[in-house]
Amino acid sequence: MAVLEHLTSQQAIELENKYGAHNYHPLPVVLSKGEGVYVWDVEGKKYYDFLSAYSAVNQGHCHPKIIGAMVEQAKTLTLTSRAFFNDMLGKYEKYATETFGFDKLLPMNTGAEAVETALKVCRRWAYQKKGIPENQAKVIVCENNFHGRTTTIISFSNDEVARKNYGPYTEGFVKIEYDNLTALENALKSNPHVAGFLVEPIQGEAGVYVPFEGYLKKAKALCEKYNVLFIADEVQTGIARTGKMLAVDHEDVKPDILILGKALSGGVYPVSGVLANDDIMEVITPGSHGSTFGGNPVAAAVSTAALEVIKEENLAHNAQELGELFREELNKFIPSCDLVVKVRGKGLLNAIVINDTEESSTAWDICMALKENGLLAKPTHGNIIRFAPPLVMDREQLMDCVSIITKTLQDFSK
Ligand code: IF1
Repeated sequence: MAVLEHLTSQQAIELENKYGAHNYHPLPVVLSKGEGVYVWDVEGKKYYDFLSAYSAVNQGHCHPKIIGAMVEQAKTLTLTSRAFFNDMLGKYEKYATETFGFDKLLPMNTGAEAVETALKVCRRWAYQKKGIPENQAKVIVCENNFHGRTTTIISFSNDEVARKNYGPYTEGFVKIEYDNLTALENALKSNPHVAGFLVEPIQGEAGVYVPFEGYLKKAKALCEKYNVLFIADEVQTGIARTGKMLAVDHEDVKPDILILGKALSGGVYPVSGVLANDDIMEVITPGSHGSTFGGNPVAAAVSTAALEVIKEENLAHNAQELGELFREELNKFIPSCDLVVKVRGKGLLNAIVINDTEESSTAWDICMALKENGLLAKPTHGNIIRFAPPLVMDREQLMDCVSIITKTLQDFSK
């Protein structure tokens, strides 16, 4: 077989099974093209994408403006490393810091790297500014968090599948219940050397768990009271996904450290970053942190275009409106269907909870049926399905998707 020969779905799946490490269990669909809210498989079947690569493709697949920026820059200059300056990074840093309202950006590539970077910034700040004795800093994290896959990040995960047999683990983390301010205040009170509180404004992997209104604002106030940095992981919730540019904007909260990734590039290139003001970011000095690819000219061009698209096309507003419509329509349907317990979410980050156990295969089986009916989604647990379409969807498309979803659920419960 020639390497670039056209493949059937079955052949493509067999190749991955034989030659790729088995670190995923994908839905059996092989995609070869994407445009806007749609993707196509190698047999030419068209689907609505209701995952958006875990909220990376908020601007829609192959957005012409973002792809145009990438191609132009790729033809001009791709990588210099940070050993030299390049003419794109400074412009991008100015634009990104102005967009999010911080003094400085530290550019990285993946979400996990940005989380690691934020933890390093936070620890340095603790020793150099707060005066915590060396190696004593603690960071408070939440149960059922998802922040990535590095050794340090899985050290404070409670997902045994992601964690087991990867030890020894990194120390210095205190785990508390999410959405619980008493737990936060107790942890702040009882640990003298707390440097930061790392939190997802909505827990994605936990099943799109939205905290009570006011949680983030009050958590931020508690952090201020104890001189602890509030670190928001908006890798999944940021960039208009929840109906505002950032999920913390719903509560007018300004994090001390903001972590972005995924849709920061519209899903066309790995671009992540950490934002903070000078009093915090100045702990980062030459040689103390870096990355070969972080801040490269292609990333700078792509991310600038990706952020421009969010603003020009009013995608936060669209996510807000379509999200409300989606939950409203599903709430009309749910009383007639024993299979679905509820729908929850914010903007276009939503999930339905299925009337079955976490260990069941029901959510998976429903996703298989949805696929047959032309819509791709992925379970987050045995009984939860996440719905996160690209934000460039229009009302008519959304209503079409609602009818695919409700019809599939109806047929399934028969
Ligand atoms: C996988 C979930 C989503 C994230 C937050 C950091 C990262 C992520 C809040 C790391 C990444 C992903 C990665 C993907 C599955 C996925 C995911 F289901 F696990 F929770 F999106 F919902 N912070 N999320 O959600 O970013 O290093 O991957 O760029 O298979 O690991 P990354």
